[in-house]
Amino acid sequence: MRAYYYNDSQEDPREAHELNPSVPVTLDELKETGVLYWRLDGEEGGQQLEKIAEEREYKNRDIVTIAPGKLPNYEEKIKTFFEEHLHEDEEIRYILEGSGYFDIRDPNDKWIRIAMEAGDMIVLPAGIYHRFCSDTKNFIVAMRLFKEEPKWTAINRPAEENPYRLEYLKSIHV
Ligand code: KMT
Ligand code: NI
Repeated sequence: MRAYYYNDSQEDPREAHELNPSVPVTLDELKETGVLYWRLDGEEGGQQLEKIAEEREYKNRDIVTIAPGKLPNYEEKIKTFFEEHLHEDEEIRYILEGSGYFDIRDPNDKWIRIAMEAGDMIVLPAGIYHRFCSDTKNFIVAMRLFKEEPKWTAINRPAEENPYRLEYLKSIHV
């Protein structure tokens, strides 16, 4: 995983969009946005995953492949993933293969790009504005975990009065 501030150039979003010079974002800075991250490596990684799932009560999971020809309605789905949105539940992703970008808004409303690869696990808190984008390799396999039943609804920005949005802002002291 590598996180950095996103440059808003008009290039294809699948490009890295790193500023020049790069402005990296540390794990502590990510934590301040409410984002959680773990590196889960090898066999031990599987055990760590089960421990996190148990502690945080992630009872359900599935696996999704996001690649042309692997995901039904690929073009349409990838567009909705990249629309800025929030959820009323955590978005929990464990990357099994490939790589891709999760973009989140920092407390000043700037985009942070989180470049994820196999072995990376992330939790985006309920109410955070975010989006997902493949990188130029166009291939990622991810485990999606859920506390209960999947709540897929993406609420596109603006959602300023959404109670989960308001609660999120309180949690980061904005
Ligand atoms: C989402 O909710 O944005 C997705 O499931 C796509 C990212 S998972 C690699
Ligand atoms: Ni989402």
